[in-house]
Amino acid sequence: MLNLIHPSDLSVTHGLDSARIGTRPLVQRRLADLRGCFADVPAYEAALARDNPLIYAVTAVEPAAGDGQLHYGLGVLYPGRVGDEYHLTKGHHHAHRPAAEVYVGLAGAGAMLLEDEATGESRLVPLARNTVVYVPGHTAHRTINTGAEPLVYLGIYPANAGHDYAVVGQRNFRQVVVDRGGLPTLVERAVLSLRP
Ligand code: S6P
Ligand code: ZN
Repeated sequence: MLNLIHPSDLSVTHGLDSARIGTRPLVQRRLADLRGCFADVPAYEAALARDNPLIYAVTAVEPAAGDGQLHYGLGVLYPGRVGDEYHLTKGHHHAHRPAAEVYVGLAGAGAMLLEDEATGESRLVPLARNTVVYVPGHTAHRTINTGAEPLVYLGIYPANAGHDYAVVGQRNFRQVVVDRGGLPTLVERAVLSLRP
């Protein structure tokens, strides 16, 4: 097997200021790409009218496909808010629902919003430097930067996990993470008051 892995995939070097890994393709999500993600639509449209900043970037490393193999992504989620809601990733299920994932926090401070597909139960768990988060299978996951610095992390997942953005795209997450008096606070989207 070792001879089937490209040597450049056996060890990579990266920084903490961007998600770039060499010349690998970098997925960049700007504010315009996140239409429908934020709860405060007027705040989103007003922000977009001003600028279209980079919100996050990810490089995926996919050394091999097939049973037992692993892929991983290096993500950098930049700080900021839209209205009271912190910068976030689109969020997704894995197309192969049982596939779990491990997130390793490298820099910055934030959280992961987890939502069980069957029960709708939500958990907000810390993701920061020196923090490891386990995302079980069958769980939608979204990364949130609640700090003032870029949140840098690795997400390591089975090679056959795949991404399913459709469910989150249609229904979004049930809960929203907003700044309330300087503290990240989990609020039910259905009862969210945008102007406290
Ligand atoms: C992949 C893993 C991460 C995300 C990245 C961006 O399974 O969870 O690499 O792809 O955090 O989030 P999203 O929701 O835009 O893919
Ligand atoms: Zn994932």
